[in-house]
Amino acid sequence: MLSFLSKRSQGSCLKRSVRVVVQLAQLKGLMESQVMVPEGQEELTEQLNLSPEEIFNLLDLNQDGQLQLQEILTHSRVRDGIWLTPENLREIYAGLKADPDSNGLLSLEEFRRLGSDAFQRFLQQRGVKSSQLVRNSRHTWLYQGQGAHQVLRDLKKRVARLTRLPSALVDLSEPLQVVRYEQGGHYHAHHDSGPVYPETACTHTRLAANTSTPFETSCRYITVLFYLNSVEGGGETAFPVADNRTYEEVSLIQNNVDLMDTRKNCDRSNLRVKPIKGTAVFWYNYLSDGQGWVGEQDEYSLHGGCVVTRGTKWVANNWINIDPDYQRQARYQQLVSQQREEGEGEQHSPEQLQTDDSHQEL
Ligand SMILES: [Ca+2]
Ligand SMILES: [Ca+2]
Repeated sequence: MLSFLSKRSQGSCLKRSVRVVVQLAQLKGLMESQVMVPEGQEELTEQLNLSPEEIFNLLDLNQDGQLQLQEILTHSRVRDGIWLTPENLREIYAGLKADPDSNGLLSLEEFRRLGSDAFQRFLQQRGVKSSQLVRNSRHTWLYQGQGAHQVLRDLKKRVARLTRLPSALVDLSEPLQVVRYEQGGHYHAHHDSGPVYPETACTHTRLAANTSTPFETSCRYITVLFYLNSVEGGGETAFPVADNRTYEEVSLIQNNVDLMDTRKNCDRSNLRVKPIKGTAVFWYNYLSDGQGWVGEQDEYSLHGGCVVTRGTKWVANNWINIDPDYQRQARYQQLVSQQREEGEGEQHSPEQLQTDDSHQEL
C-alpha cells in the first residue's frame, strides 16, 4: 500500500527566513558530511575472523554460488560508504584480474584468489574522490529551542503547524540540519531512518528505553526538507520508487541501472522535486500503525539529492523523531519534562501525546 505524501508550503515569510538560516549556518561553520575512508577499517578486516567461504556465503544474497555485481555493490555501500558503479567494479576486476573468465560474476574460486580486502586496498591505492562517496556535502546543526534565533524558533512552529503534530513532539526532535552542496555535490538515495524491529532502540529515547541492544536507528517519523535557495542546475530531490506498485530491494540495481545512483539515474526516478527558494517538501518515513501512531518503515520514502550541475545548493532538514513504541516515547517525554521542572522550577502541563490521525495516505 502506498503511503507517501509530499506537500509544498510557500510563503514570503519563509523566503526571508531562509537567508537568515543560511547566514547562521555559515557563522557556525559546516563540516564534511562524510569523511573519505573511515580509519580503523583495516583493524575491522583483521578482527573479522571469517574464512573466504564464509564471506562469500554472506555476500551471495541470492545463494546461487556466484557473486553478481549488485551483491558486491550493496555490500560496499554498507561497509565503507564508497559508492561503486557497475563500471567502477568492472575496472577493479580488470585491475585485479579478478574475473579471468570475464563473465562479470565472481565464483568462489575467483573470490578465494582475491583475498577479503582486495577491493579496499585497490581503492586506497588509486585514491577515492569525493564524488565516489555516498554523499558529498557539508552540514551543520542549528539549535531551535529557547534562546535560539527567532527565525529558527518560528520555523519550528511552522513545522508543528504543517505536520499537525503536538508541539511537544516537535520540540523534542533533532535540531535543524543545514546542508550545503557545492557544484558536483550529491547524496545517493537512502532512507532517513531505518526499519524498527522489536529489539531496535531509537536514538532519541535510548535513555528511557533501558536496553543495551546493538540495534539503533534515528526514528525520524517525518522529514521536512526546506529549500534555502533556488539551484541553478540540478540538485533535485529524487524519490526513485515513489508510487511504485511494489517495492523490491533487488530491483533497485538491474541491467546496470542503479536507481539509487543520483549522479547518473535521477531522470529515472518516479518523482523529482526541484529546489525553489522558500519552499519545503515533507514526507513520512514510517507508515501509520492504523491506530494513530507510528508503524513500520515506509520503504517508498527512499530519496536522494541529484548532482548539482551548476551553482550551490542549500537545504535544511527538520526531522520529527517519534518512537514507534508508544510507551517508550511517553517515558522519554516524562523524563525530559521532569528534568525541565527540576531545572527551571516551573510547572509544565504534560501535553497530549497521541496525535489525531493526521497521517494522510495518498
Ligand atoms: Ca549470487
Ligand atoms: Ca567469473
